[in-house]
Amino acid sequence: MTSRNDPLERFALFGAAPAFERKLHVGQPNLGDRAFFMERVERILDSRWFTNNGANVQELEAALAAYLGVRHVVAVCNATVGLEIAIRALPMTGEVIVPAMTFIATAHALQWQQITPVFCDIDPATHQLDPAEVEKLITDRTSGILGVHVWGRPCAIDALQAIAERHRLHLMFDAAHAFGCSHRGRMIGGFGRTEVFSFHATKFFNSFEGGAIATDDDELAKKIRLMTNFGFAGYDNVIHIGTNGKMSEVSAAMGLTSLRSLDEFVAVNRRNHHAYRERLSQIPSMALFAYDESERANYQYVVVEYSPAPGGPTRDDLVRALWAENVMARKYFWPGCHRMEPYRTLYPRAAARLPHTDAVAERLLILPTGTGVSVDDIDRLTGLLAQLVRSGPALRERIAALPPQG
Ligand code: T4K
Repeated sequence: MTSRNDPLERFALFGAAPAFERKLHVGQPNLGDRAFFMERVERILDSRWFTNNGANVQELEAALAAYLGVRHVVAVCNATVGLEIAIRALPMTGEVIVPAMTFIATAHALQWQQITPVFCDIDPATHQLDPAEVEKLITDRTSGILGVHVWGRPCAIDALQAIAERHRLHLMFDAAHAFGCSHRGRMIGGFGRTEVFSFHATKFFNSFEGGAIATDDDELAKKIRLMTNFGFAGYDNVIHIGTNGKMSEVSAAMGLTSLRSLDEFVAVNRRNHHAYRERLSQIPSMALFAYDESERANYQYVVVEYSPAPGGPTRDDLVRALWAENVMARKYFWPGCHRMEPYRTLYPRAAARLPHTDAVAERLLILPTGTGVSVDDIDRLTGLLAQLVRSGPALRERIAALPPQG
């Protein structure tokens, strides 16, 4: 029963109007200069050259290589296919050590080609692969380490590099989150044997769908380029196994459009991140995951670790209440790859060695940012969060009494 003076009735979950009229999404795309993009599209249509290493793809690859300071960039249709190609080009085989605290695509890119992803625990302070745990998992079947720069913060690159050298393993990185980020002043893209970026719509730098494989290794780049285009070395001349990983011209045009606005996108993300930091510091149970201000960062994920007070609303309660308010917060990367199929069934023992992954996955709350989110939105959103948390056990009990979500 609710009373007229029930303080919980100010929340949309219990009948009030949502705090936001439009939905605030995590990963709402950034838009660059629309006129620039449309002009490119007109040119693509006029030229009737839509894909297969067109002018926009070539221009994007050259611009990205210069920006990242690497010798080679191969644009691809998405990061998942980019990972599959890079993994196969090295080649990785047998077992590969990988975090479970990542998007499912990292694990799938291995399993898709019958390579066993050996899930490794993370350092709970950084959410990145714990090098000491990596070393414990190396066996005769291990061929490599696939690190992930989760949230765009570089993983323990130097330690992983040392382990890879000591054990003669391939080291590559899933840099899906890390475009525009640096490690020791050098851009992510040039570490390990190769790194793979995602330019999916939900990334701060997008090409609708897309990605890029970066490497300084000439031979590897040649192989990756062949594999991305069915193994064609020229008309009617296939010299290698390959797939179709090509980026289309329209995607490349969008990538070039995003590139022109890159600094603006980062500046908005940084502004938003700082606004969140200031406001969230007032909520005792919430800690904002920090970026290293001495490095270049894209600030594209607002990652909050929430440790509920005893009896207080859980992380899932907050997500449910926020969705009702049109704040579409996410629980990335809950429950961890090891708890999703087919991995849960294939590798049931993995969970036992991932205590930090499991604990962190229960605490994470990802909040919206990007050019569609203003500081005023952040003020209102964090004010709402503070009210929800302050509602304590009363909110927990009321949500527990609601029918389960469909
Ligand atoms: N490795 C890592 C570490 C990754 O995080 C990812 C992708 C990959 C590899 C693979 O990269 P790609 O093959 O995708 O290039 C989203 C993205 O689809 C995925 O690219 C991303 N990581 C992941 C972290 O987030 P979902 O399943 O959460 O997507 P979805 O459909 O729920 O969209 C997220 C939100 O964005 C929604 O709330 C709505 C909003 N949205 C989405 C789209 C597509 C928009 O507002 N506009 C849009 O156009 O995976």
